[in-house]
Amino acid sequence: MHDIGIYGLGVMGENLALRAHDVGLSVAVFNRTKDKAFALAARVGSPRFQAFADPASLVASLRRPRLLLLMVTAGPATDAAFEAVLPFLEEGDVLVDGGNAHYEDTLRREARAREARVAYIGMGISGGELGARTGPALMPGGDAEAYARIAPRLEALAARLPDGRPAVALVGKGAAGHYVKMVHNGIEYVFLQLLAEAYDALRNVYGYTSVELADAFARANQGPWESYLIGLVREILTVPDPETSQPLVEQILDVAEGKGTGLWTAEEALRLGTGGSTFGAAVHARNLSRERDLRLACAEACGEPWRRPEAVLAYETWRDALHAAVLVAYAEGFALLRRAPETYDFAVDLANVARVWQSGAIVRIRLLADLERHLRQTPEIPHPLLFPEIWQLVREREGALRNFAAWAVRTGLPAPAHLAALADLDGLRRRRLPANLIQAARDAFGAHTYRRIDREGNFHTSWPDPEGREIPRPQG
Ligand code: NBP
Repeated sequence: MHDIGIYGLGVMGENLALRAHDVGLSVAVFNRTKDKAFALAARVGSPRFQAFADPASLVASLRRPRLLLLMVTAGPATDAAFEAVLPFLEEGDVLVDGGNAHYEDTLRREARAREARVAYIGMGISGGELGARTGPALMPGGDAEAYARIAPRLEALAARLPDGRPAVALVGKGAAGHYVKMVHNGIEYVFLQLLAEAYDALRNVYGYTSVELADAFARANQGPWESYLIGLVREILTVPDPETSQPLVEQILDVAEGKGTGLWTAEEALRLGTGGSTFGAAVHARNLSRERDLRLACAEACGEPWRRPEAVLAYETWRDALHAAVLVAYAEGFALLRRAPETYDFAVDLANVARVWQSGAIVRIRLLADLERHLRQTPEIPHPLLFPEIWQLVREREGALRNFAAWAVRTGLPAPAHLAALADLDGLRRRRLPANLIQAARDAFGAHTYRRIDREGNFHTSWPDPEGREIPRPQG
């Protein structure tokens, strides 16, 4: 009898299966293209690793309570895999979807599994191919009792935090796991955009060589900002193109793709009404990169936007601006996660999210350890920037972010994620925003009414029309 079944042996499924075997679990695998499963089992050559030719025998090979992990492409492929295994699962079994499902699909599948008395856990997985092979971060969401039945097996699979805890914890009920993974990817989009803007400044305005660039990112990868993504960029900058011997990154077309999870996060921030405009900025920047022909035409017809900067900024200004903006992006992610229960039937355990993201996850960064501690101590605080120690980190760098943003604007360097982070930071701290003017205008042209600062109620005013028109009154 096997400890875990894995359905789907693409990049993630295969590496997770090998990881499960490495950590001592007994593994059963199935894949739509069956040869892949049998070839993998033959390669592993272990009695603890067996391939199956159909979903029924895969399920029958698992010890109860069964743990079956779906690792297929999100969308219709997940529906197909889900329907293929559900008839064979029994009460007490736990079906886990490790793909990047949209949380609404997860809610739908969870309800369908419940009818069949099968527990369904939507689980975000982070770490990419290497993380899957060496220890991923796992973000399961769903019923706590069902999770308890499979927790030891998931704990064996997950990465380890520096303090020895596994990078897995229940992040909430219902679709919380996939919701958290969506926000994880939104933060990943913003982080990458911020790094791209920082690279653009050093490479194209400061004129840094590739060695200087790598050194700049290495020095930025320190303290609370020590992170996988800053470290990854440093490494990328050192890789030469074997054909030209130039840095390989310079030979790559400037067109950024994505699979849509960043867009989902931006949409959520808009739908739930949180101020997370960094998500939208990162998605817009990728969209604009894909408009390459249009960009080339505009550059040709209208000229590139470069202005000679008065001076390049100090390295520390560049670094501190990046650090402040990165922190704002994480704060916006957690603020969005906190708002989920106002709209959906699940709350997110923010401290567990901060725990799970500390190791194995693409968004792992040292400052999450502090954030987890604060979230456990004062979980009711509505926004991470209200933790004094977190705010202190931003406050010390606010001037640098402002200087970098102003310098980028004057230089003609597009830095939408830095600018969005700064605008959010400023807007979030304004006692009075100019939204009063918007309300007045809405009332003027649409009779939408407004509220007053000095008394309760909804008010309407007959505002003068700029074109001198008046609503005709009935005669007589
Ligand atoms: P891959 O594209 O490498 O593999 C896709 C898998 O889905 C293959 O096993 C494929 O089978 C199977 N599949 C497809 Br496609 N259509 C199917 C169907 N109709 N019925 C059954 N199986 C089907 O994807 P991946 O990168 O391993 O990603 C798997 C999931 O994990 C996705 O939801 C992804 O978003 C998520 N994820 C990916 C990463 C990452 O870094 N790649 C990280 C975290 C999460 P086949 O072999 O027969 O084609």
